[in-house]
Amino acid sequence: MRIDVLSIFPSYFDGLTLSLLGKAQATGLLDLKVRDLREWTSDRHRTVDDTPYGGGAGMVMKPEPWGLALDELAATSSDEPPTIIFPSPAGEVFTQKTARQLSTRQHLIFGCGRYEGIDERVFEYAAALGEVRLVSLGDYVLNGGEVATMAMIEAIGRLIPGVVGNPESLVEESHEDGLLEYPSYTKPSVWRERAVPDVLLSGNHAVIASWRHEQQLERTRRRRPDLLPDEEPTER
Ligand code: 6GU
Repeated sequence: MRIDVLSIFPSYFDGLTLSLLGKAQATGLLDLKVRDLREWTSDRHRTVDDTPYGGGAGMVMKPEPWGLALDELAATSSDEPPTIIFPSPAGEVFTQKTARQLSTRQHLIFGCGRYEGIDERVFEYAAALGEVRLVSLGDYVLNGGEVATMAMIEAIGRLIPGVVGNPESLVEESHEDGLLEYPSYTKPSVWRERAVPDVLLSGNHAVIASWRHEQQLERTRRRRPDLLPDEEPTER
């Protein structure tokens, strides 16, 4: 998979060379390039923002550098047009399903906005170059798209076949089956007077599997009832 990131703070992404995704890049499973949006400016101050038409607080990202950058990156897209993702608190919410969908694409471009946002015409223009998605991490506000992009690249990157060594570990995680993950324990069997649940020491794999499923349901009911299908309405 090819991923290009456009940002005015490219060094945010230095951490993506670590760990699993670093290895995926070293082995050629992931071709990740982070580019400074200011490469596509031509004035002395490498300006990327300007005041908003209609007035209001803050600055808006100018369309011209975005247009040139997207043209260049999309022109070198292979078979299929790129999927162009703009992290935005005003976007659709990013979930494991979104990560699964995006992990099947050949070429992703992340456009990281800053300030009060990007000139709206950039989104319309980008739609002519590929599929555009505005995507939010959740209902809170970050200073820009960089941290959100890192989270999304990590969620997507680990779903690329071969990136996670044991593919079975992908199956048993929170959200893969719509439930939260079951609790895990390791040695010692008693630690500071707290014992590991007996069932896990029983060696009975069927009983362990059903206990784990119950734990998943119980935790999901308690912590994330919004993930469960609506309960039967109670008789009255
Ligand atoms: Cl994707 N961007 C910004 N700036 N803030 C956010 C977000 C994205 N998701 C949640 N908050």
